[in-house]
Amino acid sequence: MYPSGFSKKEEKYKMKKKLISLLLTGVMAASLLVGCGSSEAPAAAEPAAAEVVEDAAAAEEVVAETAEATDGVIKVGFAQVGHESDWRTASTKSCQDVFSAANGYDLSFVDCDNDEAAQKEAVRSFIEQGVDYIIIDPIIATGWDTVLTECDDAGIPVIIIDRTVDDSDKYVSWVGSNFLTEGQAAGEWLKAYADAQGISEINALVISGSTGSSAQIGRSDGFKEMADKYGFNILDEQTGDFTEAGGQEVMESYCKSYAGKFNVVVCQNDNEAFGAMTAMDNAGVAYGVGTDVILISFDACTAGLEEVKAGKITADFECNPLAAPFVEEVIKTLQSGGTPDKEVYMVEHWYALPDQIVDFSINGEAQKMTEVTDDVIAAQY
Ligand code: GZL
Repeated sequence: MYPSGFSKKEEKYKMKKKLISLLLTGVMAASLLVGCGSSEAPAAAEPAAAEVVEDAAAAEEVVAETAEATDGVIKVGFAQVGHESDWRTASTKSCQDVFSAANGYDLSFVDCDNDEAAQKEAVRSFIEQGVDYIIIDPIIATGWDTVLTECDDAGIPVIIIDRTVDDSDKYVSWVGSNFLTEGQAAGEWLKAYADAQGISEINALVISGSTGSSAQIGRSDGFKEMADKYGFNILDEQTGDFTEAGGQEVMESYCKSYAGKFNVVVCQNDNEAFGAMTAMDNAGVAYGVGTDVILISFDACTAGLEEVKAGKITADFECNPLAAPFVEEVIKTLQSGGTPDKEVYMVEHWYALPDQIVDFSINGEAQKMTEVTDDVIAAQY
């Protein structure tokens, strides 16, 4: 926020207005000079007057554009990761529902199809369009400072949603989840559940999310921290890229390489879990409640909770995709000249059936699990 208390964007807008009034004054002065002098305007005046007129016209255009751009409609550019999962679909819908024309927004939405270069290109296109705000869900956590500097230079506030940017702080706010906590929760629950079930040895296979995304980094690090703390064996970790096809492909390989050697499968989102389930079904591997293989998942989307209710997914660790209302609060704060929080965390729940609900803590903080019922499923995203 600038000393004047206005955001950089408001400062730039005010500067534009000042420039235009100066130019228009210059135009009037030049035309008076030309009109009052000899019939022959001094040679020096004409080009100056012409330049000033031209500048004034350009300046008027800027004002018209800016005025148009601020006639109450707020232009928002959103560079979304892609369409790889149920979670992503819910995240996109949340943003499209909130930043709708009916709510006074003009949303430019780009599905970047998990392509980092395309995502940077989308952000630069928003700068070209002169949007009022840019929302980014960063496909991976690094490589952002250059383009965020360009947004900053253009005076366009950036809000990061969901995944994090780890190599730049040139954004106003981040709204999302604590992925490390999610990974820790899965590990602490697994330890408590294994103890309750009399399982003394954990041999886990991990199907991780898109490599380099903060969601993958946090969940991997959090679960690894617990594996080190409790002596779990992580037999392998390969990326399923948060997709069902990726989960199935990795699990097919695991069923061959680790047949009979694993008793836990950790999928870093529900769509990977659906793929892993297909692979284990095809390989004749029993998994879920009442079997020798515990299946852990993340996201807790509606379809994921249905598999928990069916006893296929043993426990599901939520990552809440419905961040858009909180992003809108950030924008409203900026619109009113306020300073929003730099970080806004979503509320998440840990889901299981009654027999799989156990008491556990994360860093000494007791955790409450949520029973999956038909009502819980009906209310999910
Ligand atoms: C996490 C989000 C992840 C989800 C996946 O916040 O970025 O990406 O866990 C999605 O389902 O693909």
